[in-house]
Formats: sequence, C-alpha cells, structure tokens
Amino acid sequence: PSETGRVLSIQSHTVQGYVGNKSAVFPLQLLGYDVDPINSVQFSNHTGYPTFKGQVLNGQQLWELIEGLEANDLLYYTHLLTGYIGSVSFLNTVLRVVDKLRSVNPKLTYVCDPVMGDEGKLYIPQELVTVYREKVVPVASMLTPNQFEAELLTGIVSERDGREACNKLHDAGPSKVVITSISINGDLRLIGSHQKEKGQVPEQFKILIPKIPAYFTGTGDLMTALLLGWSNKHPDNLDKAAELAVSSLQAVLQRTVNDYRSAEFDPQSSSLEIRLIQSQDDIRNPQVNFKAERF
Ligand code: ATP
Ligand code: PLP
Ligand code: PXL
Repeated sequence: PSETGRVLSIQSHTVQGYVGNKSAVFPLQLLGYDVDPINSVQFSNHTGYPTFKGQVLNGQQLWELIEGLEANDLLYYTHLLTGYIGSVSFLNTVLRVVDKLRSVNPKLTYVCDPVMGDEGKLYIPQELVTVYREKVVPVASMLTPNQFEAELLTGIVSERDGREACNKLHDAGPSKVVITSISINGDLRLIGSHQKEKGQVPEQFKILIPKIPAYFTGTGDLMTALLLGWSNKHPDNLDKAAELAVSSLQAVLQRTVNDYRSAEFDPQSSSLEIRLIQSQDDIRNPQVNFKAERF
C-alpha cells in the first residue's frame, strides 16, 4: 500500500468531459493516492448534453469485478468512494462491497456522496432515498450531501445553518459530514461537522463561498474526491481539509469560467466542462483563500 492510501472509486465514466470518475481519479492521483476506478456507467458525455449514449453496469457485473479482485487477493483498500448510483440493485451491491472490503480491512473509510438531486429536484428513483437513509448512511464514514440531500436524509430543513442535520447524520453513523453547499441569499455556504468520538459534541464550522454566475457539472464529484484526499492527510482537522478542498475547487471553477469567457462561450450553458487538467497546480498545492469559521 502507498503511504497516502489506496482508493476504490465506484463512479461514472464519460468518454468526453469531467464527471464521476473522470473528475475524481486524476485529483486523487495528484494528491498521491493509488486509485482503482470501477466505472458504474460508460457514457459518451454527461447527461446535461442534448443526448448521450452508452452502457450501464449492473449490480451483478459489479460483483463479478469484486470477485475477480478477491480471487487474486487484491481487495485491500484504505478508502471506498462512491458517487452517483442509479438503481437499487447497484446500491445494494455497493453495500455488499462495503462489507467485503471491511472484512479485509476493518479500518476501511467509506466516503459516500449520496447523490440524489439538487434544488428540490430528485434525479434518482424514489426507492433509492430509503436505501440511502436506512442502509448506506449507517455504514458511511464520511458523508457529503448537498442541502437538498441532507434534507432528504434527515427531514430537517437546513436553510439556516445545517448543523442540526449534521447532528442527526452523526447519530445515524458517519463521524464526518460535509454539507457541500447551502444556498443563502444567492451565495453558498459549506458546513462541516466532525464528531471525534461517539456521543461527543461535534466540532462544526462554515466556509462562505461567493457564487460564480455559471452552472457546472462534476463539481460535486470533484469536491468529494478532494475532501477524501485532504481529510485523510489531516485526519483530526476537518476544517483545514475543507479549506484546502474548497480553495482548490474554486480555483478550478475560476479558471473554467475565465477560459469559457475568453473563448466567448456562454458560461451559463449546461454543458460546461471543468478545466481539471489545466488546474493541476491548484490541486497539488492549493493556495488557501477560503477560511473556515468555527460556530
Ligand atoms: P452532489 O449532488 O454530487 O452531492 P453537490 O450538489 O454538492 O453535489 P455542487 O452543487 O456541484 O455539488 O457543489 C459542489 C461544490 O462546488 C460546492 O462546494 C459549491 O460551493 C461548489 N460550486 C458549485 N457551483 C458553484 C458556483 N456556481 N459558484 C461557486 N461554487 C460552486
Ligand atoms: N444531473 C444528473 C442527471 C446527474 O446524475 C447529476 C449527478 O449525478 C447531476 C445533474 C449533478 O451533478 P453534480 O451535482 O455532481 O454536479
Ligand atoms: O456529476 C454527476 C454525474 C455523474 N454521472 C453522470 C452524469 C453526472 C452529471 O451530469 O451525467 C453520468
């Protein structure tokens, strides 16, 4: 195993553009991780384009890959990372993968982005919400919902500061929770919460993020990957990890809008792709321009 970690990342693959594994694998590699991607789908491009084509991996096919790894004793991972999952059978198989990986490494950290929707709109089948709430949240080590997802999981409307939702999520399982964005008066606010011991009062903080007037895809996937990468390097300092992740991500987004503007593209277009490769220095060595404030 490498000194940083070995990550199994089960996410989408797009031939062109950066969502899912395409937006998570490269940054984690830049941060020094060995990353083994399993592509839960292979699509031509992300689903925000007018059309897309491709294939979807089913739960049984996922399990075959795990069996192949197991047969060669290759199932030692320090981290499991999952993002968008489109079906109940696939999500149930991911739960089996968590158990299997923990039987090899009981200390496995499961970082889960419970991708369900945004701004009041669900983009997965309704049945998945219950599976996330009842079965996935309890086994996750770190959870990175957005505001809408935190509400679906807790029933708590988090418009004010989201701390109560974090508390409820800690009670259900994960010791680290990051609500990646709560929209307040047009700007964004990230809420982080680390419960260092079961039953303890969590350490909580916020980071204010001015909204860039553009619509990005794959940013949630990049954010979760960066949070995994940095929180593992600063295990007792989630606020520092979040400052580094937010600062990197905002540098990527700033470069993206600047490039689109100079090419005279409309940055509000829904098929905008993040400038990930061009931002590698900001990923390896972010300048911390966003500071966490403790509650
Ligand atoms: P998921 O559905 O994968 O959980 P998410 O909804 O959390 O993802 P995004 O809304 O894409 O994902 O946000 C991820 C991060 O990207 C947030 O921390 C947010 O601040 C940042 N971000 C996204 N869009 C913008 C924007 N227009 N301006 C500034 N920051 C943004
Ligand atoms: N639209 C669809 C259909 C999706 O599946 C997703 C994510 O999985 C998104 C939009 C938004 O992704 P993100 O919030 O990670 O940018
Ligand atoms: O970023 C989330 C995501 C994941 N997978 C696929 C997508 C998207 C966003 O559009 O299209 C296939």
